[in-house]
Amino acid sequence: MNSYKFPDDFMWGVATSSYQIEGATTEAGRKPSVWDTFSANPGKVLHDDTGAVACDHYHRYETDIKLMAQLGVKHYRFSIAWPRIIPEGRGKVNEAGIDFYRRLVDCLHQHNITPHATLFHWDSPQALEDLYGSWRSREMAKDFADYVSTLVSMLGDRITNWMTINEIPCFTHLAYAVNSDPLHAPGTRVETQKEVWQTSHNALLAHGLATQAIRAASPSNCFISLVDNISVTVPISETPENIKAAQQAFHLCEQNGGIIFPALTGAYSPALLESLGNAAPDIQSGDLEIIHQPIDSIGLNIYSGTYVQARDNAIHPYRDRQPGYEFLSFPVGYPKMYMPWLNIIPESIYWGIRHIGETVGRKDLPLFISESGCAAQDQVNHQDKVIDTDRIMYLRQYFKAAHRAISEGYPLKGYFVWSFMDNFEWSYGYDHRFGLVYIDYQTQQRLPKASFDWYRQCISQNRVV
Ligand code: GCO
Repeated sequence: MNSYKFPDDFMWGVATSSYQIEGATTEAGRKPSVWDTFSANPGKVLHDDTGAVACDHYHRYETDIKLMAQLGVKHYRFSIAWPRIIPEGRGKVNEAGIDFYRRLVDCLHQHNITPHATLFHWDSPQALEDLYGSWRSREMAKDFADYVSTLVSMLGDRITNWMTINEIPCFTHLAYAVNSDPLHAPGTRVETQKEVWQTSHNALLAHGLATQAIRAASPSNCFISLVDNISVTVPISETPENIKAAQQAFHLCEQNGGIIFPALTGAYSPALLESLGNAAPDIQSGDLEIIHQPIDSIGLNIYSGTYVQARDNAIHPYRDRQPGYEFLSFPVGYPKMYMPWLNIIPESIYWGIRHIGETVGRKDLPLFISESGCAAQDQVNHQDKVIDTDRIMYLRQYFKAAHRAISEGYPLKGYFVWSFMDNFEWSYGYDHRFGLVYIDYQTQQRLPKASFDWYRQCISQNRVV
């Protein structure tokens, strides 16, 4: 009965993001984000879906929060849309935008749910794209910090858990590309790989400046995290050789060596910089100090990983040398969820956490799983139910891996399931459902799935059921 028990203060939560759920994109002074523009461009998003209506959460947040209360979560991670707060990206503040988030947060508090606000989940103001090319410019980091400062001074009486930026690689390395059309907004083609690396460097600066801005503007003691989607290297078996191989390989994945290392240690991984050569970003003096601000925890978004094994004579896939390990490709029949990239690797939770402690060397830093979950081909059956046993299977295994990390002493403090409800899955539109709650997009009806009931039982018993 007591198997897989979690610590008493473990934080169970759910996560969403503004553009994926809110809709109401032209209401109450909001101006377009790069995702409005990108998704309105035919052929960019599956079925040409856009976030114009999404889950209509902007109007239905009270219903949604009541459902969260029924689920029993005490923690909700959502994001704030910059173009609602400062519609032109810089300058005039839109009171109506602030007011929406005040109402949302007050409603959460009424239901005893703690808000965890992400300040940027990819919906940057289109006006800044038009003005200077968004993340291609260092100006973006300054404008972001100004927006954050305004927001925290106005909402800091109600919110004390802040997450600066969500998944830097996704709105930089997936949004700017050389010789191909990027999958994510703004979808800009650039001339060189160095320009791509400059966008993520500018985003790291934005994280650092925002962290300083939050500390300066918050009226009370607050908690700040960065949210990142590290590449998790998982040893094929846990022999000392394979573990060492997974650690070496972890360094050299670009989004690890080039993002989590500078953010958490103040230096890009030297091996990665060497391999980038001319493609490495320009780093001005003082940048790394700004980027490496003290933060209170790290949020990891973990869905999958890559298996690695030791092999003396392996050739590194990108470099002509023998690194002592190899990345393993997935066999054709490897089990996956309903997403091309979503191979099922429960141990990626455990290894992601362990790599932050051992490989990055930040054993001291509390961690959250700030997103984890899966897409499934959910169907409403003839009894009006969605019986998503596949999602339950997935989450059950991932929770067990989180439990293992805690039982070995890693400071994992909470777990936010992605996602509370089905939503706009970026370039996959509405086709790939990640929710615990099913959304009927014709009627906007909410239907809790079987995984919702299962998660409710986990939360109420504080263990994996
Ligand atoms: C991300 C984002 C989410 C996604 C989720 C499923 O990780 O890409 O943070 O917005 O919807 O991860 O792909």
